[in-house]
Amino acid sequence: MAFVIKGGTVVNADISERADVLVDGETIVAVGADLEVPAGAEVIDAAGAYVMPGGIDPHTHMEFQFMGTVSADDFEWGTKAALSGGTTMIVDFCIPGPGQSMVEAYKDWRAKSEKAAADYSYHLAVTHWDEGVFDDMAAIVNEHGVNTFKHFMAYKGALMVEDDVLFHSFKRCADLGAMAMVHAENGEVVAQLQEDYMGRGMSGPEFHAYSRPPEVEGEAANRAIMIADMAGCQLYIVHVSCKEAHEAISRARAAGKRVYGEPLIQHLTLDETDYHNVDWDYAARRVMSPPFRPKKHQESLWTGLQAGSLQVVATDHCSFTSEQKRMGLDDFRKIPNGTGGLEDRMPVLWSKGVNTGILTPNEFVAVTSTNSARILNCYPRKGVIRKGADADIVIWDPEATKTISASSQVSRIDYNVFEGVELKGLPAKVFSRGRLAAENGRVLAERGWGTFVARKPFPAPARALATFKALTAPRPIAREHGTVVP
Ligand code: DUC
Ligand code: ZN
Ligand code: ZN
Ligand code: ZN
Repeated sequence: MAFVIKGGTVVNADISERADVLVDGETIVAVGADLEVPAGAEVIDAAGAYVMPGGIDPHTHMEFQFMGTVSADDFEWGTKAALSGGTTMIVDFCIPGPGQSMVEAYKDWRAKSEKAAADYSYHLAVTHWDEGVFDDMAAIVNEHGVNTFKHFMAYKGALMVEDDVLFHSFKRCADLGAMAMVHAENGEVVAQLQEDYMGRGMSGPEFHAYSRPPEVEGEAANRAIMIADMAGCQLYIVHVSCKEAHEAISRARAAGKRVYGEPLIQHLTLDETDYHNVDWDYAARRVMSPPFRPKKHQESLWTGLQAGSLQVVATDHCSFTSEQKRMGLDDFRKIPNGTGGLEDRMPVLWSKGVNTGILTPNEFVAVTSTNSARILNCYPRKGVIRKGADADIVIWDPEATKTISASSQVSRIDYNVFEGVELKGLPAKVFSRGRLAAENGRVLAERGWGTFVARKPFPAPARALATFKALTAPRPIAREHGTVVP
């Protein structure tokens, strides 16, 4: 079926223009002024609205087995929540369970994702190092369409990997044309601080935050950047929440390193005073890692989005019910870490970022969609309104208003960390590969409509660091002792 979106302003990351958009089947087939309406095509009026590429959330956890429970939104409800808020693609973390190989985990995730209502892709987690992982990484990149590998530098005794694993894996990423990602927190320091607090009877959710200060994130970010540089691989740092980590990324980029940083909508807009709430449930619902930070860090993150030293805004959507959070009533270490946000990411960023004049609509598109598509290598199939791209389109009404409330959300949990936030600017219509998937927040997309988005290895220039290293590699000096003369 064909349709034309008429009379709106098409907003891409690089330019805004008055243009119509012609969609045929699942694809955008023309973008231009006053397009002729083909016989039989429907006309959709977008007067006064912005026509933008569907959002991409580069960081989610659906139906994730974690901390003794399973996150509450599965691929169906997580992607439906996403669509209701203008996000048409998620990139989920595929994390092998204990004893499970990467390829087995990948197959598990493919099965779990069959119920997705919107498109999805994966990052694979490296949770240990051996020959099996070395081989699986090649299969994952070359046969399974995943070019990003995640490493947890925290969660000691569970997902955490040591520097030894980081360096092995980062070198392998460089060889395969893949990108390394890290959850940057010094897990050893966190584990000791947690024990110190618990040993003194300090078991409330506020101590979750105190045991993970910005310094643990800054240290790990710097360490990962240096290790990636020595391995000659690109690095993407997830959930950058503080000035220290942002500065590490800025410095690295200024020195020519390919390092990317992803703040979350939560860290941009919510702060650590939430953990001081006298209501235990209220505080525990906001427990995630890294924790919400003192307000001053937000300025650094917003500045990073403006300057381009931080490139994308994600959610780390990993939702748990109040009941699940209560697993940690007597010990903050047992509160499942994670918050939701998929349906709120774009509207909250628009209200707090565009309406305030911090970001232009083009920058909004860049950080919610285009930059993810480019950094993760699925551009221009995703992340842009142009001929040949998937028809993932949001018609954005800048005048529409709403107050966020758990009572009207799509996510399956019983609260919303953005409860009460007033929004101006909302998705009126959301198309997923040419189908109307949500309208004024109401989801029309069906379970199973989503497809897997394969992402190819990065082309050679993205491996420039490795090439540079090879050119300047140490050479043996020919002498009688202490060297091998070829
Ligand atoms: N942090 C969270 O809060 N949840 C999921 C994993 C993570 O790193
Ligand atoms: Zn080793
Ligand atoms: Zn993380
Ligand atoms: Zn995460």
